[in-house]
Amino acid sequence: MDKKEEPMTYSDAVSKAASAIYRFPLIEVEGIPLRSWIANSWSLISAFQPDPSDLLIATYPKAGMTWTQEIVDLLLHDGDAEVCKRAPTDVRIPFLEIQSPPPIPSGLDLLKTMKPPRVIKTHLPIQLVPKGFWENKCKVIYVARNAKDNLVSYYHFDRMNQTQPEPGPWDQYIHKFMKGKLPWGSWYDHVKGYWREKENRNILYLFFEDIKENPHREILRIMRYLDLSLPDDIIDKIVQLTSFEVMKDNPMANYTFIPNTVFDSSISLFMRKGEVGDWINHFTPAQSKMFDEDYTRQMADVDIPFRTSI
Ligand code: PPS
Repeated sequence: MDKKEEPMTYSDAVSKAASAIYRFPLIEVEGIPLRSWIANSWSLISAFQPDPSDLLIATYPKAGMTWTQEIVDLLLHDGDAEVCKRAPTDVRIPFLEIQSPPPIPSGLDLLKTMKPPRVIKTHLPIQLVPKGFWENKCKVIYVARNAKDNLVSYYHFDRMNQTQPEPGPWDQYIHKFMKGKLPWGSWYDHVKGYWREKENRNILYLFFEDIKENPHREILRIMRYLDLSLPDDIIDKIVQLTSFEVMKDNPMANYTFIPNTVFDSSISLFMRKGEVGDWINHFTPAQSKMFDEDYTRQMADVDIPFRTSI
């Protein structure tokens, strides 16, 4: 049999591209630092035309995207765990703006192969989301995570993900986060941008901490937003299937499908801790004070009910 006829898995494609993987530099698009591969394809990405039935899940990096992807996929498939293991997360729910060295398929390539309604992932701040999503009144779920835990998670991710810029020492990383000098820009502007538009644009705005505290309640909110109606025992099943412990062992949701040359698991795991309040193990009291003072300044113009503990 001709070997070329065998379809290449996502994992194989990433392995094949390994020699072209390095810590990609950032290039600004409308003032937002993005990985060079994304910035260089910006005109294609911003021209993407969704279908009105498509659903967008948006988060700042490391704010609960994968968790929400799994919840949504299970809700759309009546809690069927096997169907939701049909492919890795980013193949089931393509990452709109991701562009990587070939043969890794881009988010746009994957979307072309799927018929609407599709679920689409993005980390873009609201002003960079392709206009078509708003023109077509697509549903959008936004998940926000408190700044300190989000920063800690991003720091460990940047250590292990060999396509992200080098994080540097922890103390300097805190300042990069505060200045928005990380891929996808400022956390502060990101969470504020979607917050301000949530009513105007019918965005379901959720918090990582709320999902952790009461997943059943928050999954019901997502279910209603999607105009679905599932019995309570299925919701309980989804709560269980999307617990940190179960997802950590699910090879189609825990990113072990990305080879170690790209996500170096000897440094940190993608499914690292999944907790609220881990920041306390990282910030010194002085760093915490400095961060909080800056936070008060940067967030003075909004009142978003973030919680750093539950
Ligand atoms: S990404 O790369 O931006 O899409 O990452 P993202 O999925 O947004 O964030 C990864 C963090 O979410 C945690 N996570 C979970 N926490 C609790 N429960 C479940 N089911 C879950 N799934 C993912 C994951 O562990 C990362 O957080 P940290 O704090 O680093 O552990």
